[in-house]
Amino acid sequence: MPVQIDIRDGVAVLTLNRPPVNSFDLALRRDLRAAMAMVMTRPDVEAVVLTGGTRHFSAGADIEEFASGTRGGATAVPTLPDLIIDLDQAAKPVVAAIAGTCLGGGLEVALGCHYRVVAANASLGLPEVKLGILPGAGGTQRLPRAIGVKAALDMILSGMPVNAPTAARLGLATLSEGDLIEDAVAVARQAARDGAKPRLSLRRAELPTDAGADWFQRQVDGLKRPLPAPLACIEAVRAAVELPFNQGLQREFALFRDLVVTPESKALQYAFFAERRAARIEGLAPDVQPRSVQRVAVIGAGTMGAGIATVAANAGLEVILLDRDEASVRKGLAGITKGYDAALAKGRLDEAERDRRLGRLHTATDLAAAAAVDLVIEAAFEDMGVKQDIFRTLDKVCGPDTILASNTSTLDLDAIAAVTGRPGQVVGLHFFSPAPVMRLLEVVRGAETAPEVLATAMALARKLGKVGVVAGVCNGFIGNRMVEEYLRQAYFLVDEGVLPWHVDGALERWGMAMGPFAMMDLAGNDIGRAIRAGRQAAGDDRPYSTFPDKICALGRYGQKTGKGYYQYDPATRARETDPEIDALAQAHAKEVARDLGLPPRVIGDEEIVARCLLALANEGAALLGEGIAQRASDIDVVYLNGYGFPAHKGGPMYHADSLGLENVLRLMEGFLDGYQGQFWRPAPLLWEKASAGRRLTA
Ligand code: T1G
Repeated sequence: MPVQIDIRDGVAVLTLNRPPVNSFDLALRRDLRAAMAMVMTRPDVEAVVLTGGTRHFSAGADIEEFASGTRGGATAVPTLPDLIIDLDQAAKPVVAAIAGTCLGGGLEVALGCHYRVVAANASLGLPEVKLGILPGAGGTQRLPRAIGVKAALDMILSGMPVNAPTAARLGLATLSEGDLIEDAVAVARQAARDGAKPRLSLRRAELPTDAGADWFQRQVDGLKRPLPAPLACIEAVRAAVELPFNQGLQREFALFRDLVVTPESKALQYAFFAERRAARIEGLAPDVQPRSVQRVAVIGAGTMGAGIATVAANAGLEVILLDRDEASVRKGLAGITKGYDAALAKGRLDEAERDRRLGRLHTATDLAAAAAVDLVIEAAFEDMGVKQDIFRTLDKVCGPDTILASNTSTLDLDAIAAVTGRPGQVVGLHFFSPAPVMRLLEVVRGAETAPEVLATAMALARKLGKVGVVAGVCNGFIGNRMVEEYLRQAYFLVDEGVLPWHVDGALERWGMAMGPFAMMDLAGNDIGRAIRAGRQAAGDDRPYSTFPDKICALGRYGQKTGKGYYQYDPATRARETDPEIDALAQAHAKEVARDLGLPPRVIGDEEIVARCLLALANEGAALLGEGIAQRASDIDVVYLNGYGFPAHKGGPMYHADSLGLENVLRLMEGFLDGYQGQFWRPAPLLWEKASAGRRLTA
């Protein structure tokens, strides 16, 4: 039954039971309405407690239902707002007893109740803005009445949840120090005795007197990106202040209805499900179970290795951090400790948790120390010989079931696996730097990686709080292989007379978090040069601009040298354009124009964006066709979580689909590049899908 009913000394305890997350689909809404109606009429019931599971009170409205209108549709009666009115106007007091996640419509349901009691593990939030919509079941009207307009708008615009103590401090709920249900039943019983049913809908939402008349306009002006959803959130909260409650509800619903069909919202809803789909391994036999991983060894105590060791310790794993000598491991551990102390100073960690995490970190300089771990993550120098030597040794010292993973970002995992006697136990775990921050983890499946090992690696990704995406073996796997074509076009644009900061500006105005030149200054232009040299050594002789190598030859590696394509303020690392780069780029373009006979022309934002983004989509289609990625949406998950692609655009493959693949082919035909257009031949899969009128992300 989606709603369980227990009567405890005159209090009806209704438990939502709709796995996996109590999302309010039509079945749950109907059942809760029926349960409420029934207990309201029972003479032996004086009050009601509404609760969920220990992990989820409710994850909100059913996204699939309102996204695609399936499952009876979000507008099927009772809608969520109908249900919340039932609670708000109930004849008997209703207390929400909240443990675990209480998000979106779940929190709106709790706001419809007269009281809220939270367990220590409760997490309450209105994340709708992250889906390109707004709280559409009264949240923008009730939350300001519960915790004040400023705190409410902060929660609604950020989409971030608050923990139980913060919820109590804000006045959103009371904190249960003992048994949640017992505490909630006691509150319900007391309310019945007092005849108390405080309804948020009867309160007023007021701005602080010192807020100023233009407070809402200032919130609009303060938006980093004035996208439709945040603008509508501000508008809805303004309505909560300026209109009577019911008119505010109507305003909120009108804004919600307009948002749910915007391109941004559709892209964000796509991205939500794409991330969850990425966790599934196609073709995995149902009986394949991931192994348990409790102890890991990380080899290499440099930036990446120390970052990975931090991630593992944060996830509760026992970690042995290894490097060649004491000095190196001590340096690595010092870096980790510094990171924890910074988190402590910012209040993101308490001392006890910091000490617990540090207590899980051990160091060693002899690979034999990895003998008894469940899984090893090698994060040593990006050199095949170095990695093969390490894997030969690991193969000898580690137990037969130990999984051997490499963090390599470009080398051939199969060639690493081949030096061991256990290629089935070898997998790639490509973390993105800085590992404690970046959510993306490419899980690289070698030719012989066993299904159970792949499943274990994907389960570990989730345990580490990462977004795991399965990638096949090729140079650069998914992300870096595609970014090479994106960068190639960015450099070609400089060949053709566009200045680097102009390329960056065009892409950042379009929505990229960081343009390609700023990105390379961050990653290190010397790293880019090494990758190009590696590809050329491996036989890739396709034309490439000589501009990046010229910049490297000047020692302009980027932020790490204070200068790259930009110059950087040593204190703030703020970037500034550099006239020296402009002069170099102009002189370079003149040379290329002469050599290639390119006609001088002005290239605007539209072509800059199209060439860079379609280079991504075309290479993505190529690797998808080769089976390197399981599905197009996985490629989008890589770009949204590893390369600063704007989530409200869905990802490079989703973006190509949104243009229409026929239009993509037409655009590609039109790109005149000086290299006989060889970079604009459509990948076979792109051609096939376009010809069939299909989509890449279908
Ligand atoms: N609707 C439908 N399915 C959902 C769902 C939802 N709200 N939330 C999760 N799922 C599915 C998910 O696709 C996956 O399915 C499974 O549940 C486990 O999820 C009117 C309109 C709650 C923190 O944005 O943030 O309310 O892959 O793998 O890591 O104002 O799910 O197993 O088939 O993510 O433990 C607002 C979205 C909705 C919350 C749990 N709510 N969910 O994380 O599990 S809009 C949200 C999450 C709304 C109202 C508006 C997370 C979680 P499958 P999971 P998890």
